[in-house]
Amino acid sequence: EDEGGSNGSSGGGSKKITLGFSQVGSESGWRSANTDSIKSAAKEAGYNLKFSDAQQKQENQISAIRSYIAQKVDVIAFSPVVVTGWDAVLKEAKAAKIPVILTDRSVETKDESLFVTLVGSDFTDEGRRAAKILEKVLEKAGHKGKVKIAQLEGTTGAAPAIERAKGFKEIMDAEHKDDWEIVVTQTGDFTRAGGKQVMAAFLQSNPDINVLYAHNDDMAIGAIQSIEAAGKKPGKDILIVSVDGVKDGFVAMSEGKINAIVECNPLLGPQLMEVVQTVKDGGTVERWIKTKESDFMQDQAKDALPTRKY
Ligand code: GYE
Repeated sequence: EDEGGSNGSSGGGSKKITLGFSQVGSESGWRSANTDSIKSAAKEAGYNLKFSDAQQKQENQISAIRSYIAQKVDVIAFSPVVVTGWDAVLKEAKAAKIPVILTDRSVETKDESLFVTLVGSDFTDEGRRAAKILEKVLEKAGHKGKVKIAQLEGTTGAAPAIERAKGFKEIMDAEHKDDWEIVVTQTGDFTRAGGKQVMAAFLQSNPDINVLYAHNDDMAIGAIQSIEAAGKKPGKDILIVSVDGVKDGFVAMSEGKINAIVECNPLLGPQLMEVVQTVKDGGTVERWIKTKESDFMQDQAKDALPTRKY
């Protein structure tokens, strides 16, 4: 898919920047909002955007990046589906002198020169925030006794899945060792269908679950269907905390089905385009450009809903 005009003059004299962007997929509401933000910000900035959707497959992202190198784009940006396995293709970009910017998700590499910066959220902190907000949710619900947590993880090997689990566990181990336990944890691939299916299996194997921690709203929404199908009340019998803050998450929260949401902002387009310009101009940027976010409890959902932008 090619979102821009021809690779070359903008008609205004200076050469139009061509940006090759490889997106993870279209697995969630967060991702759709992120894609829209990137496309509209590129248009706004007057860049020629080459955009491709990898359908959550690393091999598709690697071939997209290779094709951007072959097309000699000015800058490559991508949101890496998983953290490992990028060194070879990033070295090819470096050899072709094409700067690479990571957005949303990070990579693991020993060679820090293979990318310029990461524009995205602190997922470990989101995990910590999820645990802290669960404390409030439990208190509000007047919960007594053991907290038996089911965790729906994001895509296996993806930075947000690894780090949201890690941050949550950090708080749990430090502050709730005696009363909280993750009784079951599995990936739902960040999708509604995944959340629904895995939650149905969780309820079969562990009917005593009383909390769900979902790494994104879409999986929580899928899980809610399975909880209801099992004759239980989401938000009451099973308290739910999720991450993202997409519109449908807020709707579920305003219906009392999700208890709290840790926001993760997908509107990274404008910041990304600024960084692209700075990098093209030879300027320096921070290694990690973090996104600002908030937390929301159920009683804030109705008021916040009309102002949600994604
Ligand atoms: O939370 C999830 C999406 O990488 C932060 O990916 C992103 C995550 C987001 O599928 O909904």
